[in-house]
Amino acid sequence: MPKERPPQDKASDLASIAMIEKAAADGAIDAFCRADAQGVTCRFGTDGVCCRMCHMGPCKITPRSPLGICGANADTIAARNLLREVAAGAAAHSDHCRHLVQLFKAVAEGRGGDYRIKDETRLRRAARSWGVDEVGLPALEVARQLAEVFTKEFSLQEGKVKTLELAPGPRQAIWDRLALAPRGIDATVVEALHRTVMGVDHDYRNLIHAALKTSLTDGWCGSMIATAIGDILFGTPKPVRSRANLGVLEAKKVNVLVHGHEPSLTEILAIAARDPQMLAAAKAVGAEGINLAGICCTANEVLMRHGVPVAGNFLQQELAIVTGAVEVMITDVQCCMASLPNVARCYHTKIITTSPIAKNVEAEAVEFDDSNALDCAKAILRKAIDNYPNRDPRKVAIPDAQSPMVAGFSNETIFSMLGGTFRKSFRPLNDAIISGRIRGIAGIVGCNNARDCTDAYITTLTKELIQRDIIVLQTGCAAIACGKQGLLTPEAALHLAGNGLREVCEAVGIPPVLHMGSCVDNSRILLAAKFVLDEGGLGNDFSELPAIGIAPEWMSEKAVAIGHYFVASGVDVILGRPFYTLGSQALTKYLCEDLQEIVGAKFHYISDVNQAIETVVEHIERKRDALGINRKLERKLYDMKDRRELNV
Ligand code: SF4
Ligand code: MSK
Repeated sequence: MPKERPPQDKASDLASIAMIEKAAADGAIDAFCRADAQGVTCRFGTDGVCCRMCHMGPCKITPRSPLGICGANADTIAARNLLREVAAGAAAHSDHCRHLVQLFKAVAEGRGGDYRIKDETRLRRAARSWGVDEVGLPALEVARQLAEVFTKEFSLQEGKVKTLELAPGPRQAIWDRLALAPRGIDATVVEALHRTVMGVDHDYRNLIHAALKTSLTDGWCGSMIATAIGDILFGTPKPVRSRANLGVLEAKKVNVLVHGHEPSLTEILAIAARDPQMLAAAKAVGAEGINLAGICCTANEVLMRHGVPVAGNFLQQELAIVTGAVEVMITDVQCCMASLPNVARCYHTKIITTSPIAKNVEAEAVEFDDSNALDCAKAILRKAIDNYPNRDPRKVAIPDAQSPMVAGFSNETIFSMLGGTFRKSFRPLNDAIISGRIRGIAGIVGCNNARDCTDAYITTLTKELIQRDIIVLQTGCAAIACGKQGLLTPEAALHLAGNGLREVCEAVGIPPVLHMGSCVDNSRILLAAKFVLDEGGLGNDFSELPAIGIAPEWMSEKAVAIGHYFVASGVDVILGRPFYTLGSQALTKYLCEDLQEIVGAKFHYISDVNQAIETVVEHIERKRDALGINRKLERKLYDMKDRRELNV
């Protein structure tokens, strides 16, 4: 029998540990148990040298059989597998985007039901960014033209997607020179899949070229557009106070959890949950009200815009049900575990799927209809209210754990906070980096992973980096991990940040760790880096910035795509666990060394958090040296001639 880890090796926060113990007592099997039951992982899978691209296989690469039946070697097989992961990750973000584009188009054409354009300023700014001349046009016409531009980004057969033009010029030139600029999203993902079919692309370098190109359809297209539409339709996030961890569930209210990634349903649910009729219905069954909270990135979407509290990140989706206090968990797409109905069976919780492309045989499917959104949302809430009397008080144990946090750091907000109302600007950030009070920028993003001690790497790394005066930008489940630890408050700067970073945070009133949104909102991090470059003094290309990306506990194929688009953009990426490439020395070297020469950035596989901290610091200081901003100012005695030259 494989050995089972003690709860404190599975999770690092006390609420999760308590729920892991309760799950065991209640007979609920969680992801940690299943991870332990998996035992030692299959070596061929971990090394990326298992191939099932055709039905002569599956083939595996060993010293005795170094080639598959078709002759593919470890380099080809591992690179093909990796490209398929990038294609899947990019497809997930982009299909999420497609749904939003269709909704945006419907709104523009007056078919948007309960949805409206909420942020016209953002609409007009987006229109200008994507080349739509909005001057003098009514908002809906601007939206119609912009929706057309967005739609073409999917179907473009030749040339390159327009969204790439949002990147800095020097980076676009690199993409052009290397033929990395992708055509439409759909065509690029299809091409990636074609290239991995048996008997097509066998050159691992060419396959990684395809992986980088495909990833750009995610970060510099699908995700970028999804973020823009989210802001236009639901509002551009502004700093908002909220709370995080399982303690946000309320014993006397109907608890409704939203989980997944799509913001359209949750936006309407946030409205429906405040509806007096709904509240009256909740009271009629003996509850004090309705408590809406979130898991994963759907949570991040409603947190950023409405301050809806976050019950937990990826590995707390089952643990939230284990509290025994959740009436309904509503899932949409991505990161919703297949196990949810099994865990829910130990309690009274109903699992409701809402997407026609994401069902579960054991869950109730309530298809969410954008054109009738409010009624759908209310129907789902009624199911939650009806389920409240079924709650078994003997099974309820809500951990007394929640931390305050501030989220909502869109770039628009950062501009205003740094520059003030009258002169919106990134200048103070650039000045602080140039003067050395802030050493650099780290983006810490991504999931948590049931094979690791949940959140431990993310939170240790974050605390250490802010202590060393590195400002941290976060998204996704990594941001929630830090929210739970109280790292997303301005007060965190007071006792955890280094002196330089603290001074800056205090001066402008921001936390040292900025929550910038969901996984698709990594596009906000790309744009933040661009705004830093635009402000001047820190180079012309991303590869010159004292900045780095880290995915400490990643697990999703989406993270594979994200890592690739950061590297393709010239930003180094540290991965807390390697891609499935270790079975190919050549491929691993290509990703972790050779790409530096080609795109100006590379991957680092670093499972040890202390080594990651050192690597981040070294990387940032090396970039600072190259920019010449680490030069110690020499003391010089000026004579009159010098003074006249200085004009003082
Ligand atoms: Fe084996 Fe080649 Fe088929 Fe892969 S594509 S399963 S290596 S024969
Ligand atoms: S939800 S992709 S576990 S960050 Fe975006 Fe979290 Fe990773 Fe899913």
